[in-house]
Amino acid sequence: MLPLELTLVLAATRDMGIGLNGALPWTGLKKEMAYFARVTKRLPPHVQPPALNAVIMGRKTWDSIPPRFRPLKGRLNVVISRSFAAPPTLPQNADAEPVRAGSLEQAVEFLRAKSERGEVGRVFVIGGAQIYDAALKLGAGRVLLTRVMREFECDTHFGLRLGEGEAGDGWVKRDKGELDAWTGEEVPGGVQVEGGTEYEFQMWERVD
Ligand code: FOL
Repeated sequence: MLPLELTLVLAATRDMGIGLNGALPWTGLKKEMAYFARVTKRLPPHVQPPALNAVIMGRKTWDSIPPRFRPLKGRLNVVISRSFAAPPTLPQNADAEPVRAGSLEQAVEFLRAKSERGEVGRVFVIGGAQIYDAALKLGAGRVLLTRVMREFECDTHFGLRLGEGEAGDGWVKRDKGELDAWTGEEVPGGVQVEGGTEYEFQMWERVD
């Protein structure tokens, strides 16, 4: 069976803070959010429309997205909740409703089948902390990390420490050329600043 590659996408502070009170810890990182939207939408080479990339998220992350932006457009949205008992099925209207799955494993099985039929391109895991942890346990091999270099109060943290330097434990930071090649775009390099907040776009890969 083909493995389904999972890519985690997140923005995190230096100590891996990702959330506060059910929302992002910051406001106003508009270009950062635009990067998230672009990268999660862009199909990989050799996958053609009408295929879509998929975004998998936990129920709390779904709730955190402003209703006018969800389902995230141009992507197949999959929401995980233990209260969804039935196997995942495509909703009648995928523009209005997400696919619902009872576990990350069920979501991945559902998407693997669609991917084998050429109906799904990349699969992104977009949070939150519980779903990121589950994806790492399932062997997710890539993290698109936006490193936010400013302190924000956070009550939710990403469970993997990716160092400021090159050596995360079993993970390596790829260079800008590799990030550009993978995303299919020229990602702004170096420190970005928006409204006084500095951040950097990074890509990490599992090496073991
Ligand atoms: N990854 C990164 N890099 N930045 C994030 O802010 C982020 N946020 C989440 C997951 N991974 C992330 C989870 N939270 C939207 C809102 C919250 C959210 C994820 C997405 C959202 O509304 N997205 C719209 C863009 C809306 C806009 O243009 O402002 C989308 O179409 O993706």
